[in-house]
Amino acid sequence: MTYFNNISNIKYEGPKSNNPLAFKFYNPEEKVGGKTMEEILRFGVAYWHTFTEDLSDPFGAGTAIRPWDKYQGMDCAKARVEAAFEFFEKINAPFFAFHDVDIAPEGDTLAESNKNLDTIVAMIKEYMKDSKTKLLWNTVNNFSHPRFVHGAGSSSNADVFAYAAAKVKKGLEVGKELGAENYVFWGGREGYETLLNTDMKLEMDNLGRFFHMANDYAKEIGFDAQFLIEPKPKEPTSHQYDFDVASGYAFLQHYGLEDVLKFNIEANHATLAGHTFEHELHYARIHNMLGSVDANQGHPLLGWDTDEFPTDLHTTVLAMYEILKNGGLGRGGLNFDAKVRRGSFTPEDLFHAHIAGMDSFAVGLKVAQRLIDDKVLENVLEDRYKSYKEGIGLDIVEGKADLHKLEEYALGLTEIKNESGKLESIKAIINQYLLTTFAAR
Ligand code: XLS
Ligand code: NI
Ligand code: NI
Repeated sequence: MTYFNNISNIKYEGPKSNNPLAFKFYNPEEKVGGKTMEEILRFGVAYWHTFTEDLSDPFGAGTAIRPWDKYQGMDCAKARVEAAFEFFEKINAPFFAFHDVDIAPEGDTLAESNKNLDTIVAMIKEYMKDSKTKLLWNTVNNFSHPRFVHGAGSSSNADVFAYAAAKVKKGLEVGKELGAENYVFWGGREGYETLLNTDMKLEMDNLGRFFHMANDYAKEIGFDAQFLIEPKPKEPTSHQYDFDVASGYAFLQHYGLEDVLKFNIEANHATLAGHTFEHELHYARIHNMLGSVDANQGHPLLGWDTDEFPTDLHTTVLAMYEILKNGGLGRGGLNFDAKVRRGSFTPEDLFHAHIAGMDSFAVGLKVAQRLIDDKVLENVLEDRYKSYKEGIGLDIVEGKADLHKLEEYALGLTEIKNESGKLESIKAIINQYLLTTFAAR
């Protein structure tokens, strides 16, 4: 059975094409800096937003029209697998990602849920044999069901901790079975509403224990995926424990987990935290903690996780700059944790949205590579920090200065001269690179 009958495989047609069902900039075979776009960008399709999401919002029912809507329960889950692999092939996706409950309905008991999962995982495994699409990561949804009202690994209820742990155990087995490159832990409801009823210390200690148990079990079964945590500052709880990369890194270090997990950085979570996307990528990169990316964008006027498909080219340039400076994403990728808008309810919109996102990151990649080739930002930094290359600055960075020495030096200064940071000039150069990279050259 096929589901997207009026759509054929999406091909690269170049910037002049006006075919909405073609890539204008994403040319998977094209080499950028020695590797193909496909190898660098490692795009992933998010199962939940593309095959499970119905586009409901707090004010209204779902609007999505999906060819598998006519099925229920396990039949619907099976139809979604068929549709998913058809979609992966047509959009030419190297990867996908899912939560347990995206692919198989929860049963009345944990055992029944696991059985449903086994059936669908076996089916996915069969489809993967004939598909180039691999599993970028899987995770378990430990936040939607009412049992997780007070959290999962940070729940006030030990029975919930146990249940959440059992779901993760199964998730790790599923990841191993399907050869997942990574395994993700998004904090879900791991946070709190108010300190009036919260033992923060116990909850955070328990979360630390939770990750160690997961790591122990992954080792036990020989599942060698990269573990990732996905910071988010708020929503659904008002204080999520892994607010951003900086606080997440402090948490990992405190609990001895810095070698166990890296970060999965989501653009919209960065902006919710009051940071730019590139800030979060950069913070992770300079600490060697950048693992993978949830590629989306927030709405500039809305303060919540709107999970829009990424189309802002200035942002994709700066994101790809960080990723290239990181030497790529290793086993990670660019997972479109993004959903079509409620008004974009047709099956075709799923293709348009992915094409828009893939093209936007392809543009970002090419522009970022040019910026790197021409050492544009490297030269800016080189010049701006030159005072640390010699004299007293060199003594400071080499650890040869103390307050005595610095006082002596400062007393001898007759004038302190600062230089312009040239921000407007730098922004104009980035615009120039953006506009000229695809102009006829
Ligand atoms: C929600 C998160 C979620 C994770 C996976 O805001 O982004 O989708 O990526 O659980
Ligand atoms: Ni995400
Ligand atoms: Ni999110």
